[in-house]
Amino acid sequence: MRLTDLWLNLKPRKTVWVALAAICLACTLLLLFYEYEGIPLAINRHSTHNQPTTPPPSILDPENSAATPPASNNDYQSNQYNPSNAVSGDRRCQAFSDPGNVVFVIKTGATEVYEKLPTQLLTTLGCVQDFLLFSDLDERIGPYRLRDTLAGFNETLKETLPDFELYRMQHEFRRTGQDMASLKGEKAWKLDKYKFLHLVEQAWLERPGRDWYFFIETDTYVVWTNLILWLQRVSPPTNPLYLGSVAYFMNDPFAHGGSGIVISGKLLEQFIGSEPGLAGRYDDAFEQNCCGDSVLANTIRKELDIQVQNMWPQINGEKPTTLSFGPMQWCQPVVTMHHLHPRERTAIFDFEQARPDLTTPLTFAELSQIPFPRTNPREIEEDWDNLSNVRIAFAGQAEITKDTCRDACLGLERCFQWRFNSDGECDVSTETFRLGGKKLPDGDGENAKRWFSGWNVELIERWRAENECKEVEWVNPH
Ligand SMILES: *[C@@H]1O[C@H](CO)[C@@H](O)[C@H](O)[C@H]1NC(C)=O
Ligand SMILES: CC(=O)N[C@H]1CO[C@H](CO)[C@@H](O)[C@@H]1O
Repeated sequence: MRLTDLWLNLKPRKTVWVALAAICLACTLLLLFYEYEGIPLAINRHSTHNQPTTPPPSILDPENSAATPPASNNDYQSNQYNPSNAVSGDRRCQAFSDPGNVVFVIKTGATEVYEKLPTQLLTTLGCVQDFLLFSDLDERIGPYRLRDTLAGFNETLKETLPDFELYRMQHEFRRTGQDMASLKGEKAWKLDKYKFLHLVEQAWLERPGRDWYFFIETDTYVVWTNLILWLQRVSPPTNPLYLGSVAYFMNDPFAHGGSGIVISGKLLEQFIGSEPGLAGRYDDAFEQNCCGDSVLANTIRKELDIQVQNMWPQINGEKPTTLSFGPMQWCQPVVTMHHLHPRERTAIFDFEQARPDLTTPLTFAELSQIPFPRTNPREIEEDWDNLSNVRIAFAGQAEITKDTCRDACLGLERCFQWRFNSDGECDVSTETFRLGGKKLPDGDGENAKRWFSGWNVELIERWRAENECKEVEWVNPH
């Protein structure tokens, strides 16, 4: 019998009411007592999760025994679990607390972690109770534990592949106390791709049996409200699902990693099974491929014959300044964005916190207020590329200036923005509006090439008013 049945079966008999009243009174008194005595009542929802069922793997590293304390019974020192990151003042978590059926997996690297992870922890992850941090070096930041995703990678390949030079250097840098941030760049990007399969395997093996596995990077932004609302609509997943924003390598589709990859537990159960092994069998597949996310897709296809399903634009690789707002991206909820600098991340976070109702989905339409605010909109910027993309040809005109370009745009029936450069080239956008960013002059002095951009703020405002979202358009996998 369920609780609700029990409740319904209760005949309103006097004795029952008296008994209930007595219980209520007793509970209230008990609460008051606990409050008074300062006994913590808050139950950490993950305190049960946080009891490792298997002993944590040893993180002892002979060359690093000073930096990494030996595993002990002290939870803080030894556990493979991060402390809950939920912040009580965060309005997003007041609207929706962590549903507990999603494993958040964040991929990073030792050269970027101090630059990018803190803001990720302070913003997107501010409502997440349970998450895993995967890097290319075993280390700790305060209470957070970062794992070396490549620890189990084929040793022969690790020693011989040129792309692993950074991996070897990071250990040397740590031994000699040098700043690993100075190693960031292309080498880190090349090493990163080798992590994808071990990442997925370890995430599943450490948190088997959850509904969803959500793989993001340190510069991915997640709109919490939208993620929760979306997953509520499709949970529990009964099928093996592999969802993301589709990109291609050699005509083969894959879910783009930076935009975030969502995989159902049902898929990983079949893909990984109950012990490590799958990832190691494909260690030699990465060198020839541009991208680790592509190898992941190929491997899922090969092993399970399952294709990625496209969730674009809900899962998105752009951010407020680079998004093309317009008919294609307007009434859908935006779940992820990519390439966010820490300050841009904070700006969206603040925007979210200031929304009147955080239980309603945040659409692209609403998000467009960040780059295109109603009050004080930008009309023109010098040394700016607005990413306009339709070239305007001026037949037989002597000199083309930025005013000619602006007037040409304003003279069109629908033109959202224009861009002019000092070579006399004029481009406009008639379908979408996009902010773009600073573009410094190319060259020195008089002869430097410069860019100017402007927006038809009146049209943007009118288009917005004419295209108010009456209903949120959730994206179906396609
Ligand atoms: C590691 O890779 C090498 C070269 O591809 C291969 O010969 C070897 O069997 C692999 N080792 C393991 C343990 O899989
Ligand atoms: C300066 C410049 O022209 N930048 C880019 C603006 O966007 C268009 C298309 O989106 C590109 O072709 C330009 O290179």
